[in-house]
Amino acid sequence: MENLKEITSHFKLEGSVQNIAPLGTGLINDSYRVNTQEVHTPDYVLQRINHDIFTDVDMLQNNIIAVTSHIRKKLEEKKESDIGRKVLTYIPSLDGRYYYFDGNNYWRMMIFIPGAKTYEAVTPEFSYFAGLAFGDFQSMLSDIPVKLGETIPDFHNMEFRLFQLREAVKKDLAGRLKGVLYYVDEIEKRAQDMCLAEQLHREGKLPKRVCHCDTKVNNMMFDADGKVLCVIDLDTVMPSYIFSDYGDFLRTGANMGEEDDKDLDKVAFNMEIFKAFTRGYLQAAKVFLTPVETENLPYAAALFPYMQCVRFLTDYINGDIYYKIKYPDHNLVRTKAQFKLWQSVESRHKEMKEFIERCLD
Ligand code: GN1
Ligand code: MG
Repeated sequence: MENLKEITSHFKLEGSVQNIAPLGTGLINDSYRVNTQEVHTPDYVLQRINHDIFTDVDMLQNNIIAVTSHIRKKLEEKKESDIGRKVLTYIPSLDGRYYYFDGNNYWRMMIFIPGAKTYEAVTPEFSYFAGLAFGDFQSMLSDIPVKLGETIPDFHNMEFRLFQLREAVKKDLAGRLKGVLYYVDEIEKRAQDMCLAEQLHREGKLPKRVCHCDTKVNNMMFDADGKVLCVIDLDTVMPSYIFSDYGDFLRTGANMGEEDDKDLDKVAFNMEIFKAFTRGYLQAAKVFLTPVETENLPYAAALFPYMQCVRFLTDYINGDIYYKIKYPDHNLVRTKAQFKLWQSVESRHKEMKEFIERCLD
């Protein structure tokens, strides 16, 4: 705590720091809530950036500042009220950059939004608002004047994720391959179909747009009335296919179980959440989406559990070097849960397609 307090002293904060406590459940960065003593000063969020994963912190923070400034400008133009709660406000360090390097770790700070909540699960009503919010997010960023860097190159490139799995299988560094051959085989059977996005892109039929790329349910702040205030966790905002934001929300929001549920009977695709989210998303995004994008939304819904299954399995085979884990076979449990979800989503393909067509009429 004393150490963390020292870190905060390198940022241009208002008020005096009273207490610092862990915050959130992210799998990559570490977050803390920083309370200040005075009544009129804001509280803050302090984050240790995972520098192994985000190797170019300068690019990362430049992206984030470009994105939040652009959104702030759009909200001001629309004469929105309460803008400080609808977009994140990052705090510069004493040397004017938006991060601080202590010799080992990179840190950043932002204002804590009071009264806002994150959830690990959502109702259909909340999902509708989430759909609107991500549609709006993509739409607001469609004319951002700067070119954003790829903070993690090939982040949602399915071909690349399969390449990483195949490398892991070849090396079998942790000697775990023999226990997971069934999953590797099942993944390989569908590999070509699941790389459709990359193929369409190469053929010039699918554009990249600025996307959030980590639209997990818990990366969104909700107000007391269920409306989405803002989208958080902006590290991966970069050019991608719109499938990223659509698919990853459904992967987390429309899963009736947990991302790492041990009880696979609980893991299934929730069509009510799917419908509500899709309705909201299309309402906000149909003005700019192309037919190739809307036709392939059911594919996007299946792609993300599939991709996440590949990523968790790769990390398991590699000996848990990427995701934070809570127990030894956590990544295998996650793999199985994402695999089950993927199958459940695929079984709903026709229903999803029909519903999307109705939304577009
Ligand atoms: C990571 O940081 P967090 O927990 O929001 C990951 C996502 C995965 C997700 C799986 C940079 O997100 O891509 O979908 O875990 N972020 C990164 O829960 O790899
Ligand atoms: Mg997160």
